Amino acid sequence: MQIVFDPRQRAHAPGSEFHRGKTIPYFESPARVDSILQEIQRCELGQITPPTEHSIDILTRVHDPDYVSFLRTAWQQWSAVETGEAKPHVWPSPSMRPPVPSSIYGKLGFYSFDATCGITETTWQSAWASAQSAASAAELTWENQRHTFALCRPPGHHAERKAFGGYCYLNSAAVAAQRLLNLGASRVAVLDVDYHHGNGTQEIFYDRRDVLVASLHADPRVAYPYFSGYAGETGVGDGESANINVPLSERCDMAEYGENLSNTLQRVHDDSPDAIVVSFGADTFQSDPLGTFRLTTEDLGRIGQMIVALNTPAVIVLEGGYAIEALGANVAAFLRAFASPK
Ligand code: SP5
Ligand code: ZN
Repeated sequence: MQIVFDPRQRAHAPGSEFHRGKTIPYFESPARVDSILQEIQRCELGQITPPTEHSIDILTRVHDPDYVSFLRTAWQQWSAVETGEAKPHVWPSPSMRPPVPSSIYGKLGFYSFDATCGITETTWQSAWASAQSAASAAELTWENQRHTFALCRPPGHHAERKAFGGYCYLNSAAVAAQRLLNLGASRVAVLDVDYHHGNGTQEIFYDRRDVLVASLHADPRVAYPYFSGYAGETGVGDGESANINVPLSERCDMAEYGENLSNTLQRVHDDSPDAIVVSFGADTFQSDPLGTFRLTTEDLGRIGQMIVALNTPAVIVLEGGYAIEALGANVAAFLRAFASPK
């Protein structure tokens, strides 16, 4: 299978994150891609190619143009007045209806929903390269009617139309889905199998019926992102019934996962998408430092096989997965199911 990756995606490397009241080393590190690239090469899973150059327009159907301009210039605005990583520390409450503040401190809170991830000098170039990898993978999938892997990093599924958070700045899965539509697909499904709910993808497509969004994830009552991912969130307006959330138990194993995935795949199948985007996170793995599920490397392979059985061209977009030593093997196990010609 073709694999799309841009070396510029390695550059983004915040030193720390705010986690449960403490400052700890950043989990979402460039070492993640090294582990994956090494295993892809060792297993000869496919050829790795860089994305083609895109115009910024590929972002603006899924992100607010002012948010994109903010991200592109945030480091410049921050470094003019501060040293260290740019991080938000104040947010509007749900009852406030503010205009965009002109202060960089205000803007950081206006355009984010958590304090886990900062913005550094290289954040924009990596996030933009990551989004372009997803766009190129979507183009390859559509042209060849074959599965393609976008080795996205930083990840994207937590990024909303105009908010970063959860290590995510630009929503690569949403960019890929929108590319498929622009290339001629009439319906696309995004299937999110990261441990965490893909709140950003849900929010971006919540009122649209051309993109079905389905996510299996740890129950938000007990897991990040806490405020999104409940089963009752089914879409609004034209998008009513085009959003599916499947919250799973904290100690979910393959028996529980497999049954819920099977039901979800049936609903995706019933929607007859022309292509699917898979937001794939390996943080469902049993020893992931951010997860609590009990899936094994072999289970991730089974999940891949179940998705392949949809028999629909897929763009696989990397999201989370933080057990670095096992990450390459986990991603390879999942991808192997897609690697043989469709
Ligand atoms: C793309 C992605 O996977 N983003 C995840 C962001 C999660 N950030 C906060 C996680 C806090 C949960 N810490 C759990 C520790 C359990 N040992
Ligand atoms: Zn995750």
